[in-house]
Amino acid sequence: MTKVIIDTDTGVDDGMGLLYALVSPEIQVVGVTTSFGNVDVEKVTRNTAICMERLGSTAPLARGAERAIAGEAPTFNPQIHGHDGFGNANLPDPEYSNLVDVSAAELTIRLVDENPGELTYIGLGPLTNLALAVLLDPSLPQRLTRVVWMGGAAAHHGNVTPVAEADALHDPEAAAVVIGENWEFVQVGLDVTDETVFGVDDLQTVRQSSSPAAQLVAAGAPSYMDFYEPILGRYGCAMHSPLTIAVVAHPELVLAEQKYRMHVELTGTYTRGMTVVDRRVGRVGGPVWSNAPLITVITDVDRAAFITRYVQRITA
Ligand SMILES: [Ca+2]
Repeated sequence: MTKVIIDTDTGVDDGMGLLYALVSPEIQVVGVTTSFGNVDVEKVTRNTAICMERLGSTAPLARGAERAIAGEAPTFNPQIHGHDGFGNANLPDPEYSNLVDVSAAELTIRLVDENPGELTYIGLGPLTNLALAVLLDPSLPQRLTRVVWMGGAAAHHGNVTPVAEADALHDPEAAAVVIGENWEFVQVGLDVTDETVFGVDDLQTVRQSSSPAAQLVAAGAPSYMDFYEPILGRYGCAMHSPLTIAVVAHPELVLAEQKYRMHVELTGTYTRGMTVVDRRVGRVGGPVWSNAPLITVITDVDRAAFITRYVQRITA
C-alpha cells in the first residue's frame, strides 16, 4: 500500500480522482490539501470535504493557497466545472469535520515528518501549496521522495492556451520551484490525460450504482461532459486527475515513460505556463538544458483498462 497526500483543486475531474483514491485499497490517503484552481479555494475546500465525508474518510483536510505564490489574482471559468466547481450539482454543505486549523503547507510538512521517506505527494492542481511547503522547510525533499503531478504537457498542446495546461498556468512560478527540487518528479500531463475519456456508457453504469462514490460522480460529471462534448466530438470527459491517481495506485497501467529535462516558461508572450520539455536526442543543448531538472514523463497508458477499473471501483 502506498501512503499518499493529495493536493487538489476540486473540480469535477479532481473530485472523480479523489473519490477513486479513497476507494482504492492500493493507496492510503493520509491527508488532503486544497488549492485555488478550477474555482476559488473556499469552493474547492467545500467540494473536497463533501467527497471525503460521503466516503467516510477521516484523513485531515487543510485549506490551502487562494492565489499564486507571485500574488497573481486567479481567474476562473465556471463554464468548465460549474459555478460550484462540481458540475452545478447543488450538493448540501459538508460538516467540515476533517478540516484542521493549519495551512496546506503546514499540514504537508507535518505529514511528511510523521512519514519520512514513505509518502507520495499527488498534485492535482497548481503546485502552490507544495512550493510554499518547500519554501517553509527547504529540507522537505530529503523526506518527501516522490511527487506525481497532473499538469503541463510534454508533446501535446495545452488546454487553456495553445501550449499551457491549466494547473501549470495557474501558478508557473510554483511549478518551477517544485520541479527544480531534488525529488523524483513524475508528470502525468495532457499527453496521456486528454484522450483518456469517461464516456456515455460509463456514466450510465455509474448511474445504476448506489455507492456513495458513484452518486457523487453521477451528480458532478454530466455538466463537465457537456463542456467536453464539442472538444472531444462525443459526450464524455477527459480523466485528468483520476488517471493521475491510477499512475500511483495501478502502476501496471503505465505502458511507457521517458526521462526528460524540463523547464516551466515564466515570461513568454504567448507561452507562459508551458512545460518546455527537451525531447531532442543527441543535440547539444547548452547548460540551460543540460542542467534543467530531469523528470519522468508518462507517455502512454492502458486507457481502456484504466476506464474499466475506474468504473468498477467507483460503482463497487
Ligand atoms: Ca485539477
